[in-house]
Amino acid sequence: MTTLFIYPGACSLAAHVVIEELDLPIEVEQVSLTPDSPYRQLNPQGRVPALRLDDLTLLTENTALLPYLADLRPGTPLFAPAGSVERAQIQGWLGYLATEVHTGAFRSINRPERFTPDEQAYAGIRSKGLERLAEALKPIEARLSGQDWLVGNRFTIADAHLGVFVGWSARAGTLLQAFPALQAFLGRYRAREAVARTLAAEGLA
Ligand SMILES: N[C@@H](CCC(=O)N[C@@H](CS)C(=O)NCC(=O)O)C(=O)O
Repeated sequence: MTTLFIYPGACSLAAHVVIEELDLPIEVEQVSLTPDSPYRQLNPQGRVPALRLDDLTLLTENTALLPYLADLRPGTPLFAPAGSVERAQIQGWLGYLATEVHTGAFRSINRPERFTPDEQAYAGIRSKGLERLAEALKPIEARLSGQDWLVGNRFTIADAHLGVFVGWSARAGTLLQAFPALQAFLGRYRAREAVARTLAAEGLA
């Protein structure tokens, strides 16, 4: 059976949401992300999400997994046909979220130890990460001012991915107060039945 490996509330939430949205017959398994976790035997990077296919091939990276999952339901409104402009736009947002928002901002906020051995420097790295996050959210706020979802006025895999980072941003102090369109987006995201089911399944309801 195909299995998605997740950690509650991590960026694997996006793939879990897509599985729920599309009612895909995929098992979801929670793993530990500690350095000594047995999960590292399956995935030496020790990161989630990862999708283990029936033939034991392991797929990683949200930018690959989310399109792969959507393509299991050809024609789904969560994605767009090969060669279409909308498909490129959706993939553009997936890339932006993975690089500018996740790695470019949240990694400094959540994992300052990856940038310096000096614990005294953590607060400065976190604070720079918050600045970078605010910058990275601006184009998304602009995009969502006047439309509900990122592409094509319908919920797509780009929105499934975005929901993770807006949720994290809501916990980053008062930052989201400056982003009313993103706050409204988070309300719409959490109001989706599939998202609510996913959050409940991850123990986050
Ligand atoms: N670029 C990867 C990032 C995956 C990633 O960093 N996942 C985090 C959870 S949000 C993780 O597993 N962290 C554990 C670690 O880095 O040790 C993707 O988008 O799939």
